[in-house]
Amino acid sequence: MRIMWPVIGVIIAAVIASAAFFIGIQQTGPPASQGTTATAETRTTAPPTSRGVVSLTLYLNDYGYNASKGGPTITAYVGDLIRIRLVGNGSGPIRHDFTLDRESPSPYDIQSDRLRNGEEQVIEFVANHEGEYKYYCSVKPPFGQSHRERGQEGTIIILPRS
Ligand SMILES: [Cu+2]
Repeated sequence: MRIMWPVIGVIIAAVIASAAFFIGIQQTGPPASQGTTATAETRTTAPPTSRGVVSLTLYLNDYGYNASKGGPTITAYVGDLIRIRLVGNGSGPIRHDFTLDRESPSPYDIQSDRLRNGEEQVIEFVANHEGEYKYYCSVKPPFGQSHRERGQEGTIIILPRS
């Protein structure tokens, strides 16, 4: 039995040493939980990368959009793509357009072609600027009222993306 004591002592020492080594690894290891939490927070607060598409058709009538006066209210969120199919629908040679520019007034600079009856154009732009603006027809005859003065305008509302 005397011979066994040193052996037992070595075994005990080995167990203590390995236990201490294991605990040491745990204490000095990388803060895995903190790193994981930071990554999750980054994902949660990242801005949305997807954008919506607002698509509509406007008939360019005398002297309104889809109406004889005024036009539909277009609503979108910041970042949305706005796609408008314009269909010339004026009487005789009268042309109309879709304008959203500094005279709206607005920070946009959108100007379609002036379309005669039967002509079509698709315009696209990104709703980069939040706010409520007027779109209108920029045609001004050499005499008489402009088309906008005759009521050819509508409202576009760009809402903040929450
Ligand atoms: Cu017009």
